[in-house]
Parts: sequence; C-alpha cells; structure tokens
Amino acid sequence: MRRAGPTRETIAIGDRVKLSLFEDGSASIEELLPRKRALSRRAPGREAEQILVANPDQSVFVFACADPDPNFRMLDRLLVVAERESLPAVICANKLDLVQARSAHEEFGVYEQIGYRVLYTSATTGKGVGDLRRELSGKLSVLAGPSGVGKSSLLNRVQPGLGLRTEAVSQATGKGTHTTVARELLPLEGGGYVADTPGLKAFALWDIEPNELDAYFREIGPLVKDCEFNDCTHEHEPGCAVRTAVEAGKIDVNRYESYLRMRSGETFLER
Ligand SMILES: Nc1nc2c(ncn2[C@@H]2O[C@H](COP(=O)(O)OP(=O)(O)OP(=O)(O)O)[C@@H](O)[C@H]2O)c(=O)[nH]1
Ligand SMILES: [Mg+2]
Ligand SMILES: [Zn+2]
Repeated sequence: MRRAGPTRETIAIGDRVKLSLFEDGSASIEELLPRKRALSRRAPGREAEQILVANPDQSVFVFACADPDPNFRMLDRLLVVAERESLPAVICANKLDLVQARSAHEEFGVYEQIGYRVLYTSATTGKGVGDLRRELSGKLSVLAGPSGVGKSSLLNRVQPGLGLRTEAVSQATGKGTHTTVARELLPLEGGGYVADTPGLKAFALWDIEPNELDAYFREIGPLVKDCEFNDCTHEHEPGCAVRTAVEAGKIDVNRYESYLRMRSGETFLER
C-alpha cells in the first residue's frame, strides 16, 4: 500500500483497515477504509499531505507557558485544521510552574474567550493532570505541539507506567530536542487511546484556500456577513466588520495577525 502512490494512501496511526488473516497467525493489510477526519499538514519539504493521526475524536494542542515560549502562530494554524476537520480541540498550557499563573491566564485566556477549553497544567507539580486525564478518557485523542513542551511528560503523569522517554530542552537553542520519534497509540486504563507525537518543527497548512479561513476562525466567521463587500478580505476594505472589531478590541490583535498571515499564504514558515 505504501507503493500505491501519493501520501493520501499511506496508512497513518488511527486508520481502520481490512486485514487478511493467515493460518500462521500473520496478517496483511488489504484495504484502507475511508477516514472520518485527520490531523494533517503539508509534509515538510514536499508538495504532499502528511497525516499525523487519522480518525481522532479530539486533539490536545500542548504548548509550554515558557521554556520554550508558546508559539501562538503554530497554535492558530493547528486550530484552523481542527476547525476544518470538525475535530474538537482542547488547548493545554503546560509548565505552569515556570510562570506566574496570572500571566499564563492572560496569554491563553484569549482562546477561552473564543470558546476553546484551556487546561493549565504542570507535569512537574501534577497541577491540572487530573483534568487532562478526564478529558482523555474514553476517546481517541492526539497530543500535538512543538518539541520540549512536555507532551510525553504529561502522559507519564496521566498514566504512570507508560514510561515515555523525555528530555530536557536544549540550553543552547532553547528548543526541545525531538525526543519522541514515533507516533504511537497508547491504550489508556480509563478507556480510550492517546497518540503521543514527535514535536512539530513546523506546521504548515495543506489544501486550505484563503477564503475558507473566515469560517475556521471562530471569532471572525460570524462577523463576515456585516462587511460592506461580500468578497471582503478584511485587510483594507472600507466598512469591514472584522477590522472594526479588531480596532474595538473585540478580536485579539495577534489572532488577526495570524489570520492575515495565513491569508497571504505564509503557511510554510514556523513563525
Ligand atoms: N518545569 C517544568 N518542566 C517540564 C514540565 N513538563 C515537562 N517538563 C520538562 O520539559 C522537558 C521536555 O519534556 P518532554 O516531555 O520530553 O517534551 P515533549 O513535548 O514530549 O518533547 P518531544 O518528544 O521532543 O516532542 C523535560 O525536561 C521535562 O522534564 C512542566 O510542567 N514543568
Ligand atoms: Mg515527547
Ligand atoms: Zn471584512
């Protein structure tokens, strides 16, 4: 099946397949069943889609409050893909122990205001880990985010015994060291599965047109009908309801900046 061609046909974790079973107990994959949804990106360095996890019920986007500092541009792109796929998204603000709780709530609170659940956690102190465990229970979840933010550490706290390898952030670069190398589905004691994934160096959008973006920004979509021009790009047109909302402080300036960058096609770059 790998030889069958484009990456769309490659099997990813979470995929459902049809097997032929042989008498010696081995099996072969005969058919890839249609995907309900997928968390995917543009494959680094190739014109192709790369499926990170197929058929997840929910995604947990993990970022550190510090060490490394949160990359909100990447979070915004992950959220766009989740919206496109109708994939429920939870945000996890980890390493809460490294910052003042108030500043973390200010930074990540922007996402709570537009309707996302944000879990404030520390894999070191255990804070918020119970909430994460409950969130994961009974579903197929994917944890995704940059390297070094504590995805594997959190899962080790959620379920001691998983024994996932973790590694300190590099002092030289301030970045994670890409410790987790394989995507894998881990069965949870409380039911469900969670996919630990290798830290993302980049998360570029695949197959999303600029004019689709309105619908994938929860705070922008509902305003578009109030723009004067129905093909408004929300960049410079007069009578733009989106820019009016940004100027009035009703839409976060950084989210708007993310929107403009995605619109202009700047989706290849990490920052
Ligand atoms: N202070 C603090 N350190 C943490 C926390 N969570 C994880 N760490 C540390 O951060 C480093 C990276 O943690 P990992 O769990 O390996 O990070 P990861 O996201 O799985 O990284 P990759 O597998 O490379 O994607 C380790 O040194 C952890 O001990 C936390 O809540 N607080
Ligand atoms: Mg890891
Ligand atoms: Zn507009």
